[in-house]
Amino acid sequence: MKRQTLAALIASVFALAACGQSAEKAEAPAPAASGASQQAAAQEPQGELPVIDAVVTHAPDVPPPIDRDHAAKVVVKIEVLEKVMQMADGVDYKYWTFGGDVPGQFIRVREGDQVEVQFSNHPTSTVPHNIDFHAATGPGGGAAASFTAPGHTSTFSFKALQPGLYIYHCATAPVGMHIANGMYGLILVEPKGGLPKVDKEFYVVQGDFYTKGAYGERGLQPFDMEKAIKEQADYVVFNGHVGAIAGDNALKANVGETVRMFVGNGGPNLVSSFHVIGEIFDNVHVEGGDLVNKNIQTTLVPAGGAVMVDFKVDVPGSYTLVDHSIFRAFNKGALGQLVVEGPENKEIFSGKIGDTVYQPEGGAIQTVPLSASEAARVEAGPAKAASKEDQIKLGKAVYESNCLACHQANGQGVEGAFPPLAKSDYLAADTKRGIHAILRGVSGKITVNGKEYSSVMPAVALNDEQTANVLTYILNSWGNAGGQVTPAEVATERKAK
Ligand code: HEC
Ligand SMILES: [Cu+2]
Repeated sequence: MKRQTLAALIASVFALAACGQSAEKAEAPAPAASGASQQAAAQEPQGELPVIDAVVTHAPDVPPPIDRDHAAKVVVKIEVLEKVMQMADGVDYKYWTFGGDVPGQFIRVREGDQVEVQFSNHPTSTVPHNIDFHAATGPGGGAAASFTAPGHTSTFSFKALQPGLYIYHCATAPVGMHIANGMYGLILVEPKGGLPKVDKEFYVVQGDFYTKGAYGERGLQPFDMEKAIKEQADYVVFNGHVGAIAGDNALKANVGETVRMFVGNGGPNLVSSFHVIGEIFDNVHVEGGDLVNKNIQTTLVPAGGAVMVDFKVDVPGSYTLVDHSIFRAFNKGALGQLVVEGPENKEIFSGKIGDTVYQPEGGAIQTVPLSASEAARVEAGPAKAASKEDQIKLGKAVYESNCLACHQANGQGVEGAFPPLAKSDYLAADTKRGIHAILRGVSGKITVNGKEYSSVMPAVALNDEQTANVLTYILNSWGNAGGQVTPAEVATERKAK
């Protein structure tokens, strides 16, 4: 799915910044806040602050660091839009959004700034909305002050007294429902001295979603209050959608760069055990505050909380962002990717050095078990594809949830371990081999594109339709020669088994 990049709203920053400089010029940039700096912030002269428009960005982008050395009145315009968007392939959901997507736009201000919020609720909205800034000190974080009917704009302001990374969210009753529909985002109150410089910054917010249908059930899915109350999430995702920061939308960095992630958790219910597979966080701003912990594998992000992590990427590869409550990652969508490019460093990481088959229980090929929802879908019968194009579309989803983990996003495989499906001469020689691979698994020595593989692929529990669709998808992807496999052919092979 498409992600927007920088949102606009960069205006008059330089012109206006110049006139307010005197107020704080003498102040030395001090690291992070303390009671004292909070006091100082409270005493900064009011009324003569330069007025600037906030620079805001859609996830996963982050506005640039603030280079002002003085406070400003920062105007933040937020528009609430209720909007149907894709939750996952084939699954739609009516989101309630700040600024048109989930999470809402990233807001970056400086400790001591006066933040003026101009909060508009689009005329097409069905209900009133408001906003509670965890960065604000005052009743409800602004909830009552910003309560806004459809077709109205409310304005209020707060002083960003304390630096840190904070969630904002809608707090209109029923609060849980507004949050469950995606109404949350992050605001960074940068300490006066700024944050240590890094090469790349990213914006990631986890959220849990509750739908009438089970995970992956197609069509427009309504919100399910009962499941939300029971905390039985169907989807747990980063940035509002399955795959929002994976595949084509993956985060990107280069070997040797330092990466900071501003990670929030909108909830409404679940606490995140945030982890990046294959990395160790050098620094963790625990709970988004001043306390910095070092050399951390997994950090907790409470619902309605946030964390800043940074780390250096040393070797190339794909690093997977997960909620390490791991069924959420592999069965509910809480997966993201940071793709790092650059030269290898075999001393830091050798890659696979050897591979021999180890099968203490003999040659029996196990079957990959089905998830409960998948089993239910098999039970319910196959989704019928009306055309080859349909098959390719449905097959893509089957591929992503059943084959991608081993054969990789573009069918390129992993050398020495998983053979390629892109331009595989082995598969091209006889497409029945694809059917057999899924029905019975593959084991023993095979040669694909001149390279030998001697490993085991377990059979994959797919029905005839899914098998036909995924193979048709593969045959028509990644430079393969085309072709089609029908459910009837699969049924024949299944019987011949
Ligand atoms: C757990 C990892 C894993 C999963 C999941 C998996 N495969 Fe495989 N696949 C392998 C391995 C390993 C081999 C090679 C086996 C060998 O060396 O004998 C293989 C071989 C194949 C081959 C024949 C070799 C080639 O490259 O043409 C095909 C076709 C194939 N897989 C298709 C699929 C499809 C389609 C899916 C999803 C429905 C899938 N695989 C899921 C691991 C996997
Ligand atoms: Cu709301």
